[in-house]
Amino acid sequence: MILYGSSLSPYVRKVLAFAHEKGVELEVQPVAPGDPDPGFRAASPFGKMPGFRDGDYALSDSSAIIHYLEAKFPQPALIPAEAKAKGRTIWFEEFADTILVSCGAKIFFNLIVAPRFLGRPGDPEAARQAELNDLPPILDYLERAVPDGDGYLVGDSLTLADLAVAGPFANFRHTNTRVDPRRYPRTVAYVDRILSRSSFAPWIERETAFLAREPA
Ligand SMILES: N[C@@H](CCC(=O)N[C@@H](CS)C(=O)NCC(=O)O)C(=O)O
Repeated sequence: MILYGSSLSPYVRKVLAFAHEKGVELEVQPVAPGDPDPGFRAASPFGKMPGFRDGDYALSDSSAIIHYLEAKFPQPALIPAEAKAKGRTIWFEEFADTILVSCGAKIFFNLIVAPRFLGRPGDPEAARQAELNDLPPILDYLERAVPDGDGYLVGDSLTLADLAVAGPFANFRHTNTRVDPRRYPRTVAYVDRILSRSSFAPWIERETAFLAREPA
């Protein structure tokens, strides 16, 4: 199975982590958004990453890909079957994909993507405003929502909720966006714990090395 994209995208990183937690191997074909690669465009008609291919079956959108993988490889279950737990899991994924990633994208795009990959200046003020205005209510919410100790967001085992919520924090690391451990101790400890799993850590290490090589 092929996943088109780059793990620098929180959507791609989420699918990679999800597949790893299931023991499913994905071959990553690196493409940038809008890449003309025919395999990618057949999988992702609007040129967004991730795209995905399993034989002659192609799909785009991280959530669609994840639901496909969950149905095809049911064990270990990462999306609970019980109604309330399933609803909460999908809420956390949607919260991450829309509210959290929207904030992170304003920072990551303007500090990294535009200047390094698009060859044009970003808007550091827009990034600063996102950090000042958008991020605190998100972190305030998470500080109430995340579990203490070694727990998980939904139920007593890892689910898609944990992968979706923790993953975008790797982009905050790449932009040196500080999450204050005195103000958000539970969130910082929780995110560090999830991102240190083997489904995330090697990807984040590679991203960090790649960004260190790329000229600013
Ligand atoms: N809802 C989609 C969002 C995918 C998405 O927006 N990916 C970004 C990269 S982080 C992209 O390809 N952006 C380029 C564009 O919007 O043209 C998903 O979950 O996969």
